[in-house]
Amino acid sequence: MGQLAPQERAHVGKLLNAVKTELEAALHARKARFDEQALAARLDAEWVDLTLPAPGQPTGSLHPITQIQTEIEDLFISMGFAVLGGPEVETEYNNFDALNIPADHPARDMQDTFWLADHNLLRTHTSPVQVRGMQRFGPPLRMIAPGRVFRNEAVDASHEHTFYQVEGMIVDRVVSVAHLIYFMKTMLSHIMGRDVTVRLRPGFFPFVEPGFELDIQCFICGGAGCPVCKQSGWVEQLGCGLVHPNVLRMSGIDPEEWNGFAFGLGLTRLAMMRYSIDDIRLLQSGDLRFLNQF
Ligand code: 2U9
Repeated sequence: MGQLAPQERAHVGKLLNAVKTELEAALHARKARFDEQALAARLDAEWVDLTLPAPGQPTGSLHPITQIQTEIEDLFISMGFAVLGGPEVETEYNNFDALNIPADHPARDMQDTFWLADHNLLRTHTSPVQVRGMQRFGPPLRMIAPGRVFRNEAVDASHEHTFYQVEGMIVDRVVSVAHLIYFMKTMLSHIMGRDVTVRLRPGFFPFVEPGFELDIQCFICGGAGCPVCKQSGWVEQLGCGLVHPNVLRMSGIDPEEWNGFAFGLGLTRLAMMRYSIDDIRLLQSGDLRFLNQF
């Protein structure tokens, strides 16, 4: 501008201003187009149909052990049994002595558990719940005791320090092995969803006499022998027997007047069999990839 003749300055100044205004307008217009295009792309990509139902909270499901436990509870309730619970921290007396397992008995080694500083312990079975039931209600009675139990185990795919079982018993004036077989067959047929054939073998448990191991005939081979039943035709299910007179007597029941049967089975093992779970540790892992399958 300084080199222009004075009479030309006004004219050139005006011209430059006009060019500047035009450039700025073009720049703004293009920028607005870019913004518009970016917004259109986002609206396209992030479009939400507000008329769809809301996704809501994901619903949980019952743990496989809880499912089986509930089925067994409902069946026994329908047959007039009470479902009892009790403490997981028990006295040595209720867990062992009252069940005919004195301090020097080898069964104490097989049921090594977690001892507390005050000489109480984590129960190794739900039997103490039934000891409490006998003492509290007296005969005649029908009860089951499902729940969590503990053992001092070296943990691997088939051993856990914490597992679940259900035990049950009837105490009445005349209870025989025939009654025991009837209730065990009814329970196992209900759990398996089909009629089962059972057999008894002698088995030792300090709290029953006689004691039995109860097997069912293998479904896979119909008893002919296969890998599931290890070629025997039978699959072991539970332990049972007639309640030992010492056990009745220790809970204040006269064994001359009353007798009963009792049984115990592992809910954890049943759940593993039903759902083909090959590692016991999965059941308490809290792993959602496992739990979401039930
Ligand atoms: C009282 C009297 C008798 C309960 C019984 C078994 C046999 C038995 C095991 C099966 C697998 C426990 O989960 S497991 O390890 N139990 O074999 N339980 S008779 O007898 C009783 C219980 C309480 C007062």
